[in-house]
Amino acid sequence: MNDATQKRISKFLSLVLRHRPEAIGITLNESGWVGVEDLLAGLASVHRKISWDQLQAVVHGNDKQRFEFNADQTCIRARQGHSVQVNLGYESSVPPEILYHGTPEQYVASVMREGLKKQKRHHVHLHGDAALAAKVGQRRGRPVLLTIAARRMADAGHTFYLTPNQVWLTNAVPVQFIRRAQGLAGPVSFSTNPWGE
Ligand code: HQG
Repeated sequence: MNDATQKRISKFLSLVLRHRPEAIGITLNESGWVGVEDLLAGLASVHRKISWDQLQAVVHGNDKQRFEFNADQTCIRARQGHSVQVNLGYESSVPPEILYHGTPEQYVASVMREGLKKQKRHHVHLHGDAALAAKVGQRRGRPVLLTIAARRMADAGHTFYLTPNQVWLTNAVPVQFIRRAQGLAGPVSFSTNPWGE
């Protein structure tokens, strides 16, 4: 399977395992899991048949490790990013001093006014890696990197969860914990396109 095929399958799996399971006639349980057999049958029913081996390849070869199997590999789920109601059951974790969030330039004024909101998803997504956060912001426009005083937030009572693929989740980030990062987000540094996309 080439990279383009893998990406196409990954995007469709994200759609059905995070947002629209009904599109292929499957139901997620309360923790976001669905039987692998049900998933494969659902995919086949909408003419997107894939094999068990292809599913394995997409899950294990996924650039952001978005999906996981349960221990006996009979069930699968997305690790984060849902808009459907699920309880992923992650334990809360103490975040590092600083986390990052990348947002497109056109949202910055609103973010600096209202703080970071989870919008359609269950959580605000934050990253420990600045380059990765900037790449997230780059999906919808010119990215601006925001630094989040995560440890101070935790000290102030905000809860954080760390997914197995290293995405930090929290409910909202109030304005006082957000700073626009210096140096990484201006046009000069972006002309060299350090994130290569
Ligand atoms: C923005 C992808 C205006 C926020 C990525 C973001 C990530 C505000 C957008 C994961 C705002 C929501 C999540 C406010 C937040 N005013 N805009 N007050 N508060 N926003 O897609 O973080 O590839 O729900 O900055 O890699 O972009 O799908 O969140 O731009 O890890 O696995 O509202 O999705 O992962 O967009 O992306 P999203 P996100 P996958």
